[in-house]
Amino acid sequence: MNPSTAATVGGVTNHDIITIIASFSGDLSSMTAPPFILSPVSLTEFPAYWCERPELFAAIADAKSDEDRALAVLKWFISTLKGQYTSRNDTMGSEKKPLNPVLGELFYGMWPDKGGRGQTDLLVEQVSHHPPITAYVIENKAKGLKLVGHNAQKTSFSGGSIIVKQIGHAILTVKNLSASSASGSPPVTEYLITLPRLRIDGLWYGSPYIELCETSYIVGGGFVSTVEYKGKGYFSGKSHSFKATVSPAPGAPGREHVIEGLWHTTSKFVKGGVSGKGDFHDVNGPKEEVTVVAGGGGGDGVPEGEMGEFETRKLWKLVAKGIREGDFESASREKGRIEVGLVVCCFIRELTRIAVVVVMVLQFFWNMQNEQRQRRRDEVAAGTSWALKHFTPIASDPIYERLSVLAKIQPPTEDAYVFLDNWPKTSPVSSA
Ligand code: CLR
Repeated sequence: MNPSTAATVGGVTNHDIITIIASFSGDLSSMTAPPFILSPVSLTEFPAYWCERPELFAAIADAKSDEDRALAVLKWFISTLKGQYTSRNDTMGSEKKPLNPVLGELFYGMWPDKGGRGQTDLLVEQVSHHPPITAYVIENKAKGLKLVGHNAQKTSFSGGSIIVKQIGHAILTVKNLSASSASGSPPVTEYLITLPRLRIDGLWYGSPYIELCETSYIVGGGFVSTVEYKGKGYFSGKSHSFKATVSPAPGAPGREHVIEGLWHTTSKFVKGGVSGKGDFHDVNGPKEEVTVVAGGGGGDGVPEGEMGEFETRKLWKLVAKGIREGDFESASREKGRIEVGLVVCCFIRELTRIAVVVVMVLQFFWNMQNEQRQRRRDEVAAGTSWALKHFTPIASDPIYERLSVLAKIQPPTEDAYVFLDNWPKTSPVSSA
C-alpha cells in the first residue's frame, strides 16, 4: 500500500490529540480510540464480501464438469479476496478497527437477479461475543448454491505485525438441479473452504494494511485446490501474490492446473487451463455492494421495512454517525493543512498519528487479555444462555471431517453452526 496516500485520509487533528491526551488516565483499556483508526462498519457486515461479484458465484452452478466446477469455485473465491482484504484501504485510506458485534446482532442483505443469474440472499448472526464468532449464509436458490460458514480470529504479535489466525470454515453446497435418478451424478456436491492467515503490516507507519500468508484450501467435488499466499519479496516479488494448484482428489480423475498472479488484480494459468485461455481471474472491474434489507421480524410480526433493534445498521447507527463525522472533520482539516503547508506542524501530526496507532495496537492486546478474563467469568455465570435465531452450534462438523482428510488439513475436526433454514421475510431498505 501507499502510506503517503493513506496519510491524507482521516489523519490526526489537533482536536484528536487533545481528546486523546485528555482521556488518558494511565489505564490503557480506558483510552478512547480516535475516529481515524475506527471503522463505522460492524464485523457482521463482512460476510457480504463473499458475494460482491454475484455473477461469479452463480457461474459455479453453470459449470459442465467436476473440473470446470472446481475452477469456477476457485475463481469466485480468489475474486472475493480484494474486497475482503483491501477494500478498507481503498475506501478509508487504511485498515481500521471494525465495530465489535454484540451477541445476537443480525445483518440481512441481497443481490438482485440480473440477466438470469438469480437472486442471492445474505443472512448474518453474531453467535458468540466472548470470543466473537460470526455465522453467515449466502444462498442463491435459483442456482442451487448455498454457502454456510462461521468466523473467529485469534491474534498474536510477531515481527512488528499483528498476525490474525482465522478460525472457522465455510461449506459451499452445490445442488445438482438437473439430477435425475438415472444420471448417476450425486444430488449435491460439497466444498470445504478454509481461510488464510493474515498479517497486519504498516503499523509502524501508522497505516495498517493486510497481507495474506501461508495456505488455504478448497476441497470437494473430486478436486483439491491449494492456495499459497506470498507478500513482497517472495516468488513474484510483489505484494498480494498467490499460487493456486487445482488437482484431482486422491483417486479421482482429471488434470492438474496451476494459476499464478496477484489476488487484488489478475492471474493467469501457468499449467493446464481451459480451451487455450491463459487468463484466470480479473477483479479490476467494478463490484456490487450488498443491498441491505430489513428482516427484523418479517415473520415475527414486526412491520416489513422496519429494522429490528438488533440489526447492525440500526444498532450502530449513532456510533457509526459519530465515527463518520469525526472522520469528516479531520478530512476537511486535512485539506486546510495541505493548503497552509506548515511542514513542521505536519511532521508533529504524523508522529502523533504513528504513536496513536502503536498505542491502539497495545490496547488491542490489552483488551484481548481482559476478554479472556471476561470469558472465564461468563463461563462461571451459567444459566443465562442467549437463544440464537438462525443457527445451532455443533461440536464437530461431519462435512469438514470428511473433506479435510483429502488435503490433510489440520485440525481434523472443527465446530460449526448449522443454519436452521429459517429465512425471514425481508424487504429492501433504501440505501440512504
Ligand atoms: C473478518 C472476516 C472477513 C475477512 C476479514 C477481514 C479483515 C479482518 C477481519 C476479517 C477480522 C478483524 C480484523 C480485520 C482487519 C483488522 C481487524 C483482523 C478476518 C482487527 C480486529 C483490528 C486491528 C486493529 C488495528 C488496525 C489497529 O471475511
